[in-house]
Amino acid sequence: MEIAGIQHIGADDFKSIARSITAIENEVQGFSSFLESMKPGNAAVIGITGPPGAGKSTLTDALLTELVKTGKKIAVLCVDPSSPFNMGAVLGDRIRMNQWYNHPDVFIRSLATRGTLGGLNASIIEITEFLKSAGFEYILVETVGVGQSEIEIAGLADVTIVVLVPESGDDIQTMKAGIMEVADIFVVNKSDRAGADRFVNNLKKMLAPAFVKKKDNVPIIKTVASTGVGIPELSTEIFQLLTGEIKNEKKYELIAAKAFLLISKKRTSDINVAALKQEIKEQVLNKSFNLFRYIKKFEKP
Ligand SMILES: Nc1nc2c(ncn2[C@@H]2O[C@H](COP(=O)(O)OP(=O)(O)OP(=O)(O)O)[C@@H](O)[C@H]2O)c(=O)[nH]1
Ligand SMILES: [Mg+2]
Repeated sequence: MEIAGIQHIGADDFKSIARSITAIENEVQGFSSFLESMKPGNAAVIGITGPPGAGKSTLTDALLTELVKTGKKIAVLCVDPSSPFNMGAVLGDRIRMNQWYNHPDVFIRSLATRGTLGGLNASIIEITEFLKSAGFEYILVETVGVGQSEIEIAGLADVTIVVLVPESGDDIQTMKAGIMEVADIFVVNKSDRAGADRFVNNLKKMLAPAFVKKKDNVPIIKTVASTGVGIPELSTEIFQLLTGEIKNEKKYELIAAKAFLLISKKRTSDINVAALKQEIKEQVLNKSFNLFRYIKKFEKP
């Protein structure tokens, strides 16, 4: 099926996928009914966030080395926080992820942020759902952690990685508690620099249960993304989280959070996320769930 440039295709046809993403971004005629017709996919979404320049793209590049070993199809979305006129970041990512642009299993796409500053717009939800439906099995989403975006990425990703550097001490002091709570894994990148161990210790203190509500101990992994140090440990941690509890209860919370974002894009009213989650859970278990069909009933008459 093809609707004004968007089509149902497999994860091999990168050209059509790129074209479809552009069509979704531009909300072409018929894109809503296309989204409503998508089959569910089964991808793990890995969110990578952190302050500007922390090494998120370099880390993504290094992680790909581990992920491609699985032989699965991988999509990378770089959400460019800068203005659409600042091509610097996009070009930089092209250079950093250079070796992957021609890899048959790796699809890379930069998306400009529109709407809220630093926040993620709804089209990123639509695009990740599309990539899932196309059959990608890992979807990596890189966003710069400014303002709300790190909180929103957590609503999108099965595993959220917060990347910090030894100099992030001041950042952490000013970061809202929110970011500490969304992290499933902390990466202290650029640990080849002075002060890495001291920073890790401070971070541990800040993550003590007295300060941060979180069920488990959040792992902290030291990396040097530019040389690959710590990357195997990081990927082991990711795989472990992906096979754990996330696949169960958190899954429904994530879908409810996405539904909430999409509904609030359509209208503002008091919507109860817990009730959404319950209803979604029932539908998912009945195998009748499609996110975009589901939120239709919340549309303004
Ligand atoms: N010393 C050192 N430098 C690193 C490391 N990882 C990345 N860098 C360098 O840090 C700079 C920024 O890296 P990026 O990967 O572009 O960082 P980013 O977080 O994606 O940056 P934005 O997307 O612009 O926010 C580059 O010059 C990298 O080569 C590391 O582990 N050690
Ligand atoms: Mg980057």
